[in-house]
Amino acid sequence: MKPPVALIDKLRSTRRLTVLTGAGVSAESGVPTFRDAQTGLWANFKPEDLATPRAFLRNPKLVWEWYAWRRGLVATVQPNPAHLALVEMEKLFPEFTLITQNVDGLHQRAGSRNVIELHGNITRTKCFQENTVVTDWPDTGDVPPKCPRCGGLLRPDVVWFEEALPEKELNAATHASLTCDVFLSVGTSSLVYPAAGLPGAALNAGATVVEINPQPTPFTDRAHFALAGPAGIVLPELLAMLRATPRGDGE
Ligand code: BV8
Repeated sequence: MKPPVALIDKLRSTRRLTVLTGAGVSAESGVPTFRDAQTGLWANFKPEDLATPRAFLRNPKLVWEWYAWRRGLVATVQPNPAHLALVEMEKLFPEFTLITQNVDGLHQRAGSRNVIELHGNITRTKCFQENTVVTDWPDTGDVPPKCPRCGGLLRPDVVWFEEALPEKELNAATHASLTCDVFLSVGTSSLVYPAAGLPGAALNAGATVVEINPQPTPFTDRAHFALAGPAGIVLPELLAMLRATPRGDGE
């Protein structure tokens, strides 16, 4: 659906834009989302079977191999028009913050500069014991591989369920949500906290909140604007309309 003119007018006079993205932004790159019934990453497993510390300790090989499969998939895909539109939108606003729940690194590969990764990055590996990033390790054939420093199990550097989000990133994301003029929530089911609390926090702090998602979410009814469409179509349309109308504050 075409973004309404009222939204373009609001964005023309917006200084601070904060964007939160979820798996839906990477869907058009071919990265399965978590909840799509058939193709969803969790179609055959429940999140707690794969994305928790207990699941990893219960079956480290299964969990490591699930992430290795996802890493392999992410390495073969490209950023899509949604990622690229966000790179261009960053240049149109005096203050622009991109917060992502995605762990695929596609925003950075598209050219987005300061990306707040709330849930880590699947291309980074860390030691389960020491909780420090490990960049290389001897190929001993172990699955998962062992930490070259302490011999502990290596794991993906992502935030699992029941794990705390990185404090610096969560604080920065919260600040950007509480101080923005417009908050854009794109491609997320708004189900997983604390990330899912950010749009509501922005709304309560007085921001205009926009949701872009082909499906309704628990937040849709609270959004000022709900654009029902794929991010790879709606975001480029929004960008084109913004470019066609000069900013209202003379910048
Ligand atoms: C925490 C990284 C506390 C890993 C992810 C009981 C015990 C403990 C905690 C809890 C509990 N009950 C609830 C909780 C909190 C829990 C939670 O919220 N659970 C939910 C299930 C209720 N949260 C946590 O555990 C968090 N930590 O609370 O810690 C704490 C504090 C101090 C000390 C210790 C502990 C950690 C949550 C992070 C989990 N990690 N990912 C990995 O990737 O494997 S979550 C993962 O799912 C994503 O990162 C994302 O955050 C989340 C939701 O996914 P989405 O991105 O929204 O994707 P989804 O598939 O759901 O939806 C896709 C959407 O896109 C859909 O709406 C679809 O319509 C749309 N779409 C599709 N195509 C398109 C599109 N949109 C646009 N364009 C398209 N083309």
